[in-house]
Amino acid sequence: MHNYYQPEIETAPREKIIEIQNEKIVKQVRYVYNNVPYYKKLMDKQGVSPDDIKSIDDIKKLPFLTKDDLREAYPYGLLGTDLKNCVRIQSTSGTTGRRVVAFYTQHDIDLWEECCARAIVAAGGTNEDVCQISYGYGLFTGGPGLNGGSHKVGCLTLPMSSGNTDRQIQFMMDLKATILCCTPSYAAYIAESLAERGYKPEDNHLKAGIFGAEPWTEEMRKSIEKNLGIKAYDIYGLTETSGPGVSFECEEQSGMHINEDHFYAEIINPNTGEVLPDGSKGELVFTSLDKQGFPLLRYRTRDICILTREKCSCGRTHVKMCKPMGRSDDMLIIRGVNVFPSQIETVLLNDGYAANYQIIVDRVNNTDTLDVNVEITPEMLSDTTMGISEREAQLVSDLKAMLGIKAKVHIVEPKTIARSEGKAVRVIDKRKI
Ligand code: DLL
Repeated sequence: MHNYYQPEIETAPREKIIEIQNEKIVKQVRYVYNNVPYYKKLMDKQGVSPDDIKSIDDIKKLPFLTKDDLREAYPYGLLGTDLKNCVRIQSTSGTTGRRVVAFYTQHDIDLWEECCARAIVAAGGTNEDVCQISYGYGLFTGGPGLNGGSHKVGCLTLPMSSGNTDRQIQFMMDLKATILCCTPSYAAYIAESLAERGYKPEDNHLKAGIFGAEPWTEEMRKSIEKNLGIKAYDIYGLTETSGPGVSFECEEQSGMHINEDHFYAEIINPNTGEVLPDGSKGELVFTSLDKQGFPLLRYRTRDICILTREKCSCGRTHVKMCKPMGRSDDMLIIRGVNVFPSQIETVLLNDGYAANYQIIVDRVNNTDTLDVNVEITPEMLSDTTMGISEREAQLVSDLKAMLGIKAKVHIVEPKTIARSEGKAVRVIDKRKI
């Protein structure tokens, strides 16, 4: 028995899906052209008008959007409707330039939550489940997205947010949570904490987990499944397209079905922008087909991925994407939070340090660690008003304010961080993902 939240669309014949996409893209391009002057300018520059877009195949004619466009257009430049029609903002952490601020109308929230509901039902969720949501709530999309999806399915929703593992475990056990939604690294940490408290996998009531927001391996899936006694499903999304639920895994657990009635996916060569055929490895590009608040067309995600259209035994007909295989930019995902090395550099330089630093990322006991080594400057050495530990504490706090996560800071002697003769290797990522 297969379960679907919206069976008609999730299992629609391919021709039907293409028909929906053809219809939506024509309308959406016109909508964006008329409502988003920033994108109109890009289209005009490229010499393409809404009349040139007659079907989804014509999407190739449209210009791409990148994170740089988001930066330039911050905060309202890509807004698709009056602010008075928007009911929500979600955002990523980061400086003004790096921060993504997305706007949602009620229509956008509904379609986003429906996508999350599809993911929960695909993981076996029904209105008899208790869904523990341990993604962060607030500006991050993880908590609010899955929360909305859980409501739509009718699960009893536990809006735990992340952190406070003791309380997570107490609620999980006392209220018999059956589905856990969080980052895979937090799931592994919860599993470990349960074991430390003497619980065996069969002691909890969990049957499934919906884990995403960061890369994770098949090995990690197996270990979480064994240690929690559940089936672990992947879920993907990004703030720019609304959040989690752009794609999700079904019972086959072999790639994530993209909600193609709302998001059109392309794979491109990141160097040339050329659209590549299914099965090729390249950069994932998404077009929101019916969003109103933040209606991005051909947004370059920087995630490297492969799309496949092989028939899936679950009965869903929507295209599948593999687990993201890396990025075509330098973004790191640390404990589910997007971190750009340049943000760390900004803090260091603002606090008077030189650009002699190293960022070390690792995974210890299933939790990402972030260490920043920075050289003290000779001027700071002669300034006796502030000790090293005070300086370190200051940097920890400034980095926390910038990134939203805690880093360990080590101030080291001048000239102890190796100088490079070419591209500086500032980031050492020791995680095996
Ligand atoms: O991470 C949305 C999300 C929340 C997805 C909860 C799934 C679950 P952002 O913070 O904007 O949004 O980060 C988006 O995270 O471009 C990918 O690089 C990465 N990412 C998201 N899901 C996965 C996944 C949320 N399942 C960026 N596997 C994306 C690997 C993922 N990477």
